[in-house]
Amino acid sequence: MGAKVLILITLVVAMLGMVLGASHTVGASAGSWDLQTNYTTWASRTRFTIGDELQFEYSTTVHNVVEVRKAGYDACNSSSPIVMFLTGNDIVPLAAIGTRYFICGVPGHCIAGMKVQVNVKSKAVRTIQRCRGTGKRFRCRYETVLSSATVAGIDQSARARLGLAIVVTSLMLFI
Ligand SMILES: *[C@@H]1O[C@H](CO)[C@@H](O)[C@H](O)[C@H]1NC(C)=O
Ligand SMILES: *[C@@H]1O[C@H](CO)[C@@H](O)[C@H](O)[C@H]1NC(C)=O
Ligand SMILES: [Cu+2]
Repeated sequence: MGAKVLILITLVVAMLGMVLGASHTVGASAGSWDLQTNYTTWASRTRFTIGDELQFEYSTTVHNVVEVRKAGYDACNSSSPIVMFLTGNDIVPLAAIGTRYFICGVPGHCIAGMKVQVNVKSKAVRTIQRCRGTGKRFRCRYETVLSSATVAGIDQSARARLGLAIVVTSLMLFI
């Protein structure tokens, strides 16, 4: 009984983590949004998935954040921004699959390396456990969600299944 409850609690926590998403402080842990950090290296060490968010932390007297398109990113040209962030503690939700481009709009900073591109992926390659039955007689089934998903619709269906799995697991905890 104890082991079963423990397994279920672990599952619920894992599933909640998948649904809620992660927050990534840009440049952390060694740096932040500054002129020293190598953001190519930083981004390559992080996996960005739908539902995550970026957090830009910096001094507003020195920097800002401009979201641009690829051309603006490549040329370090912020004259056609998608969005400008200026608070020094900017939260940017990553709500869709695709590549997002951010540069510092202060002259010279992007050229000096203050630019980051983030490739947002689907949650994918996860195994979901679904159980049926009551008490000691219940059966569990494992379901693996597609990995090479490039369509937002797949993530939606994965979420729907997750929601169902959470409901089932919660019910079992109360039995
Ligand atoms: C930046 O891009 C705009 C078009 O979006 C262009 O008119 C301008 O000349 C560019 N600036 C530089 C310095 O290349
Ligand atoms: C970041 O690091 C990579 C690999 O270490 C290197 O190839 C790249 O030139 C660096 N980028 C900058 C802007 O220094
Ligand atoms: Cu800057």
